[in-house]
Amino acid sequence: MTFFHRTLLAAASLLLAATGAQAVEFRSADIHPEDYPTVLAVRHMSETLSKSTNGRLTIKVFAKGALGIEKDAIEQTKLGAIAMTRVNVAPMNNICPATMVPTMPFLFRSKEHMRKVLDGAIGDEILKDCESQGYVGLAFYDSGARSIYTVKKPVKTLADAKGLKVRVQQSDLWVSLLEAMGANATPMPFGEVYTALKTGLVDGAENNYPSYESSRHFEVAKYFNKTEHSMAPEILLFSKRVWDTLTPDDQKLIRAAAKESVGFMRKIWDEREEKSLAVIKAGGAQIIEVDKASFQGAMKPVYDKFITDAHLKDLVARVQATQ
Ligand code: BDP
Repeated sequence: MTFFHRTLLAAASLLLAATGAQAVEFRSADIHPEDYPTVLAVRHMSETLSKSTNGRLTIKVFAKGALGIEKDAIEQTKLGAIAMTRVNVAPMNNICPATMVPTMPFLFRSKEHMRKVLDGAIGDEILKDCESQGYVGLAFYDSGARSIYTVKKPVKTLADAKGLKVRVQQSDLWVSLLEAMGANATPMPFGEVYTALKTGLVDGAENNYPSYESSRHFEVAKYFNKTEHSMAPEILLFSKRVWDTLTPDDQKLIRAAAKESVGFMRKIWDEREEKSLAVIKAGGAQIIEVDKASFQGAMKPVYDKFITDAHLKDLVARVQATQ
C-alpha cells in the first residue's frame, strides 16, 4: 500500500466514524498467528463491541504481522491509518516512558502481583501516559515471564551470560537490561529471530513459553534458561487521532470492551502457557533452572539509568509497595 492509499483509507475511516450511523470496522494489528491469545482476545473484544453497538462497531484483526512489524504498526496507529494495535510494551518504552515501569527487571514478584498492579490505579496511569504521544491506552494483556533461551550452551548463572549475543526487542531499556547481564544485546524485529538463531547471528533470544513455541525458536535454541527477568506485558493501543472523531459514548463502549477482554485473555493465556510448555518439551527443549539471584543482583544499573524522574520513581515504589 502506498502512503497515498493509506492516507485515503485513514480519511475514509475517520469520515465513517464521524458520521456515527454507519458501520465501522476498525483495523487492529498483531504480529502473532491467528491462534495466539492476544489475537483471540482482540477478536473477543470485537464481539463484545459489536453486541453493545448492535453491529455498528467491529474490529478486524490483521494477524501474523500483515500490517507490518510492531514499530511500523505503532507509527501507523499514531497516524490513524490503523485504528488499533496490540504490541508488547517494549517498543513503546522510548515513546511513552511510563511503559518502562512494568518492563523493569524483576519488578513483579508474581503473576498475581503483576495483574493486581496493572488492574489498578497504577496500570491506568501508565496507559494514560501514552495519550500525549498519540495513543489511547485501552488495556494490558499478560505476556508471562521472559527468559533467555540459547543455542549452544545452557545459562545457569550470570557468569554464563557473559559475552552471549542475545536478540532483544527494539528498546533502549532492553539493550541495557541484557548489557547489565554482561551479554551483547542485538535489537531486531521478532520475525527475524528464527533465522538469526539458525545462522548464528545471535546465540540466543528471550521470551515467554507461548512465543518461544509459536515461533518455533525452540527447534533451534534448545536451552530455555528460566531467568524470568521481566514480565513486560502486552498493551492495547487505540489511535488518538481516530479516537477523537468518536462520540464519548462510543469511546466508553470501546474502553469497556477492551477491559472486558482482559479476563478472557488471562484464561486462554494460562492455558496456552501450559500447552506451550508441553509442546517445547516434546520438541526436545530443556528447561534449565538458574541462579536467579545472580541476575537480579546485576540490575541496579538499569534502574539507575531509566528510572530517573520523580514520576517514574514514584510508580516503581508504588508497584513495590503493592501487596
Ligand atoms: C512477544 C510479544 C510480542 C513481541 C515479541 C518480541 O507478544 O508482542 O513482538 O515477544 O519479542 O512475547 O518481539
